[in-house]
Amino acid sequence: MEFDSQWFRKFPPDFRWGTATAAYQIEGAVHEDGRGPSIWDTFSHTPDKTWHGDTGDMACDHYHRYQEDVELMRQLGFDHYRFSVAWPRIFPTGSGALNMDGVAFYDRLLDTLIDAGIRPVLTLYHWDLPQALEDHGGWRNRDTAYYFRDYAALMFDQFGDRVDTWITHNEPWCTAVLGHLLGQHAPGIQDSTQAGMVAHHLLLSHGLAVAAYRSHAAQGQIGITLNLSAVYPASNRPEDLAARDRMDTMLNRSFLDPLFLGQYPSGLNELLGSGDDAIQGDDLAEIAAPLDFLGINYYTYQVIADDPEHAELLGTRDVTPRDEVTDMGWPVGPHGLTDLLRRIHQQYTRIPLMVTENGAAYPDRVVDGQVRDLARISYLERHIRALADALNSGVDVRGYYLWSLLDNFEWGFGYSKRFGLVYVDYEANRRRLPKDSALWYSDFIRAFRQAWA
Ligand code: IFM
Repeated sequence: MEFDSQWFRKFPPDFRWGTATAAYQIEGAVHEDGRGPSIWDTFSHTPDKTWHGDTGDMACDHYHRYQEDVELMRQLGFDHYRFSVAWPRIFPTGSGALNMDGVAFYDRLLDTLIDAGIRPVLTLYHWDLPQALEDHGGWRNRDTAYYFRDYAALMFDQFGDRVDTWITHNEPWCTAVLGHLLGQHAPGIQDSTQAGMVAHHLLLSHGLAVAAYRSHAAQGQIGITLNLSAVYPASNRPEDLAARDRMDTMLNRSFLDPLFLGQYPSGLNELLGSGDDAIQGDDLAEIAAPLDFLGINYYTYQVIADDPEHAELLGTRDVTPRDEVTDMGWPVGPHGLTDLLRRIHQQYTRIPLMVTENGAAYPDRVVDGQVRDLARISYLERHIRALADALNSGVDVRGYYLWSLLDNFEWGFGYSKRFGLVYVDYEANRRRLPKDSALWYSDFIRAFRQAWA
């Protein structure tokens, strides 16, 4: 372990070091105990939507193996865990009849986590919308925002005694843009106007859930998780600077501005399609309601040049150096994490920040009973150092949740991409095997705790 105790003291003693997962990516058991279908069941069962037609039908079988997974976390000393609840397990058709067997699963999971000394963070929506709501227009329909609020309120009632950190949405940008503009994610729509509307309804649903949380007189904290990127211009030419701004508006400001400035950025309409028709009454104030923290998912950065020939890419070209990329083809740029955190702190908000996802996919293989994923360890170590740089310059970051605890269903890429600290052998009954990176992170957390003991 290369980190000395002085270095550890850049982080506060109660800094949360954890891991993260999401329901559809790990649970499986899609037909069990009254769970209703979600848009990802439909999408993944549609030909040619995912790699090799992979689905989340079984995923990591976490629904049946959650005790083993929690025990693994306990043994490794991963004492903070971010997971999501599958809305269609709670309300199989999105609203109306409550499925107590679904509630019971998360009751068992939470009790097991707490008995193991692991502090949970609960994400309410990580992309698995009940299909019945999609059949009525999904996130294009304003009603869905109110159904989400009702589902959220029920979760606060049921689990508020054990969960003190809540995330309304995971990466709403992906739902709007990948799901409704590019069609790469469920529900697979390609329509820019609808994407704009969806973005607005997602944000509204977030604001409504936050209001419901406050009215529950809850003791904990609530926030949202955004996927954000550090975007740099290829040069100081005005054209490149403007291209960089267009990309930044699309990737970052589209959600940061409404949440923290109470308005959509100018120019967004041309990029995402107009959500203006969807805006009603006090929506923008509701969306910008004060939060307790902001969750940030950071994986990569971008260097952007002007390129008028690529209208579909906002007239830009991605010229990011590609000398080091992960198995997703994403350039590795830890400095982007430092810059991004500083920027949020300087330009948007002084509320605490949490890195709710960071990690990397690599083509891991088991050799002699071991996964020697040195590239992942290097990626993690450099990003944690970049995080320390942000803290050092005064940014208030409270936690780091590594994506992901387990190899899992990577959406359109199916099981072809492995993000886990723990290898899942899909050929051998989903057997779990901690990779070297899991042991590294385990040592890191133990050494951190000792340094502060
Ligand atoms: O697997 C996803 C996760 O569901 C959301 N954030 C990015 C991860 C890696 O692509």
